[in-house]
Amino acid sequence: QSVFNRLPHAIYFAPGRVNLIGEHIDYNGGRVLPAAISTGTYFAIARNGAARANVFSTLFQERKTIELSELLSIKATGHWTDYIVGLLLQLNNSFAPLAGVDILVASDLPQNSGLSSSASFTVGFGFALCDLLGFDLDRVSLALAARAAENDFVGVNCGIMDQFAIAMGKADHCIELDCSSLEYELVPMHLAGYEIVIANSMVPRKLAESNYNLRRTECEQALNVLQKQYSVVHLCELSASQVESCTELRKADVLWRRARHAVNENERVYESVAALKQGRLADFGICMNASHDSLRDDYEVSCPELDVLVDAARSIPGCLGSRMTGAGFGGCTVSIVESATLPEFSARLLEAYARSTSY
Ligand code: NG1
Repeated sequence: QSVFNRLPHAIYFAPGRVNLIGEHIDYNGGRVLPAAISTGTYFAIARNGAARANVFSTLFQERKTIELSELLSIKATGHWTDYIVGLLLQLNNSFAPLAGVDILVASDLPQNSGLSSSASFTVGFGFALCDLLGFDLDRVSLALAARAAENDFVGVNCGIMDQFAIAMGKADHCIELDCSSLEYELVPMHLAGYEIVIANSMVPRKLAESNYNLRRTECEQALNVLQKQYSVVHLCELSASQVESCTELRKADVLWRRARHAVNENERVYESVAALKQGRLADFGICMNASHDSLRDDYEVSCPELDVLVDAARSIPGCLGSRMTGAGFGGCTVSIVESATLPEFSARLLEAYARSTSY
């Protein structure tokens, strides 16, 4: 009320997400295993009776106005409102004319840390707007619209994992998602005395975007080589042995290692889902460890600080597995830890991290 001089019609929450396993394969047609988390983005929203969207971010302490009549000519500037404009453009394709709204956005998700603050922002805004204005948009279509907003307007060439996990997440479940078909299954998380622990390295992901797009290009190049031998659309349709035995790809060492990560990581998601369903948490932990090692060595998206966090976590009794999560180059790790050891785990992890890094 103090910002817009009106009470909100409603307040909405969109979660962030943590990816348990299946990293850097959403854009290779692979399987991923994200889960919605209880920190996220909040939206207070009301109609304003004008042809404009007024947006206030508590994080940036900034208010911006988007004139709906100028929507089609607005260009992306790298400002946080790009996500709003991108999503409005998507909704405008199906639901024009849009009505004016006032929106206040608040978040308890750390930015740029691999927990999908941007997708939480975009999906949550889209959900709140559709609910307020009575637009009939199912959640998968909302996830696709939010990704299109990032790809086509913001200029981030991201896959579908984040938006899907945020739109479709459910308490006490993770989502096994086939990123090529969008077939999915909600997998119950029976953790029986264990917890999923997220640790933030606090390393800002400055180079993340350019490196992210470079990895995507490398995967496309590897796929081009493999397609001479195999009739596939996505890297993750191939088996590890098919990638291993492609002599032309092996000569291009970097591309070969990128492809090897993709196919092995995809395989680890199958193994992890089976392990989680059967309560074999130690086996899930082994997959998490192998995932990190592959991201560090073959895909080269870790950084020294993430490796310190992961190594320290693994050395603490009660931790079954630990890996970086999200795009990498900074951001968070995810670990599976025995509940009874959590206080000791946290204390020892913090102590080891502070000893070895400046963060
Ligand atoms: P994060 O780290 O949350 O930005 C990014 C991509 C995902 C996925 C992961 C790596 C964006 C917005 N999202 O996630 O689509 O590719 O990296 O698995 O870039």
